[in-house]
Amino acid sequence: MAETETSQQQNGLQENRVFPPPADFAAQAAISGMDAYNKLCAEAEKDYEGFWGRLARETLDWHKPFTKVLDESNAPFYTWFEDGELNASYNCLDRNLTNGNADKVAIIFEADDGKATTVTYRQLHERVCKFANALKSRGIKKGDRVVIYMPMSVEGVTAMQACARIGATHSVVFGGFSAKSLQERIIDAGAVAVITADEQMRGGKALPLKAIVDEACAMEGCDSVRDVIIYKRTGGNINFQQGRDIWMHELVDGQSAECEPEWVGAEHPLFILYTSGSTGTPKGVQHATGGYLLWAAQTMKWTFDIKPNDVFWCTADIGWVTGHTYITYGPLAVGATQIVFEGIPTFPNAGRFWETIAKHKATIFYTAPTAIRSLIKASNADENVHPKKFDLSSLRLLGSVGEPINPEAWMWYYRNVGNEQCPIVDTFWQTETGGHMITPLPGATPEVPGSCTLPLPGIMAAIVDEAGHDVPNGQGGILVVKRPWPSMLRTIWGNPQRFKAGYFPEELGGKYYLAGDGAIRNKDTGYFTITGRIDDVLNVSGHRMGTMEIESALVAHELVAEAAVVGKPDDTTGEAICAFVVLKRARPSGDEAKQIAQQLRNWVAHEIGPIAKPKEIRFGDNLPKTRSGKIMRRLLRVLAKGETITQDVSTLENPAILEQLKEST
Ligand code: 6R9
Repeated sequence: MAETETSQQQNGLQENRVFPPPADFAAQAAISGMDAYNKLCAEAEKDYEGFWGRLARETLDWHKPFTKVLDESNAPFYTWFEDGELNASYNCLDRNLTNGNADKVAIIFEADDGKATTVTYRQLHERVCKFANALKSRGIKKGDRVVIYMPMSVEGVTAMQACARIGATHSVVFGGFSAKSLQERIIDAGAVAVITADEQMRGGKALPLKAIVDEACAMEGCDSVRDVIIYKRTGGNINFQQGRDIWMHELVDGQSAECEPEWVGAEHPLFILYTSGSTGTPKGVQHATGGYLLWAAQTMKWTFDIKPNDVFWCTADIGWVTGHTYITYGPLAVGATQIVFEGIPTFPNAGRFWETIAKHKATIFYTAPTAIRSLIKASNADENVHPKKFDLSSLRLLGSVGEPINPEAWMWYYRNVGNEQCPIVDTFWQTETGGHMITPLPGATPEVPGSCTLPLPGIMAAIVDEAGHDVPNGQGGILVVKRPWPSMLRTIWGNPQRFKAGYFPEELGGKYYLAGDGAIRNKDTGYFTITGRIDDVLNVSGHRMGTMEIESALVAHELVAEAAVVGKPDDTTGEAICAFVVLKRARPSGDEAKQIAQQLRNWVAHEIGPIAKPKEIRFGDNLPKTRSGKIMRRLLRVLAKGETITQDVSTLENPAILEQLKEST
């Protein structure tokens, strides 16, 4: 971990530019000024349950009020608002029919080809009700798991909301994942149905989805799937399996536009979302309905300062947690108008984001550093796609998520997209945390580029050493959260032991939530800077990838004997995947090495998905190992960066191998 962290730490520590909130922003903000922030923190400190109980009552509509806020008796299996009953879809849709929002635009759908359509809250409610009735007509019911493998679309959001409406637990699988990844998730979740589309459009190209579902379902173990429901996106050719496959429009046709929501207990699993860990297969992060929805809505108000006239745009995909919380649930729960974007940032050209902001007069824009960095490059190469060429004056707030934002990218975003008028919220959070954890408040926190600043009120984030003791500011350590919070994951689906051991390790006392990231607090301000993962998880373009997953995919190839995967800093993607591979045959060189490397890259894309393709593959006769046989990844990281090894290599069994692995293919 050390190397990337040091440079990022230094960035965070050396950074002394401070950007206080613009006065006019602060004047109208939900949390205005640091006193207001401190007051909320003090309220949480003083009466933790009272604080969360108040927010839950104010922010959500409960069918049956809760009488108890937090139950810690079975820690770390905490429960929140347990005897309360609610429905997430009711909170996102029905309440907007009676509060004056019925004819307000809920979603502006910006298609890949630039066509835009709008859906009001009334229309969305109707679509969700019809689809919910359609699901019921197929015998899908409360507690069933439904896998959603769909493109960015109103139908994707509708499918998620419809599941929530009938109490079915959805598990969205990102449309870039392979058949094998989809199969693993279907099996682990025990899904009774898969909702998909014929194809998805990306950058003018039609890519298959249904064909991948077919491939996944034909593999072993997917017998639980009774229905495959298909949204017709492109009209492209698909195979149709009678009895199992059904078109979404046919299923919805004739259904009633009313559907009484299924009232569920606050702890009812709203969704499972698979994410990468340091070991083994992806884990199904399970979220509860009440606590999760509370934080989705609350952070829309606090972090994004959402107002009735805002046009909110989160560029994430619904296949990731950011798309769950800040597309499907948060914006709708607060009655906002949002843009749902099907396309990619570089089609038809790299001005697409800026053009779309101007076209729909977006006021809040939330994206990932990797997108910003690639658009910096593109606008350096072609001034026509530079943000300054577009009218971005509607913007009032910018956000960043998914990975550390380097101060240079932050400054560019601030100057060129925000015109030095918009605060930037650098939001640190995770699939497991459900919503924002450490982030500036745009009307309160003076911002420092590269720092996610301070925890939200009620979030007891801290930095500790390996024994769980607090470390002083200025000294790096392990990021933990000392108290449970409502939107935290409840367990790993089907694997409570992994949840307990992985997130509440005994070494830290068994009570602290272990985020898996390193962090450091500034000596003077106490501001947090995230220094990167402390486990074997890589962050490539804001996507979490386990090194073990990629290694397993590589060794599953017939040519590969052994593989070790490490991250390497990358100007655009943050980290890039670098694989060290030992083949079962002699070490290849020259063109042959290039050709095998390409073969292995395609193999990984086929096994996991294109996002897991190693950028670089190096071949060796062996890997650097200790005498006890442990691969020394630390050394591989140095080699991947092209640096000279200065560490002690005396414990290495085979030091000569290092020379060989220096060369890239
Ligand atoms: C929301 C999301 C979580 C991991 C997390 C950390 C990294 C996310 C960050 C950030 C620095 C930020 N991360 N936001 N690092 N600054 N503002 O991205 O969830 O896909 O689960 O990834 O991403 O390493 O642990 P997820």
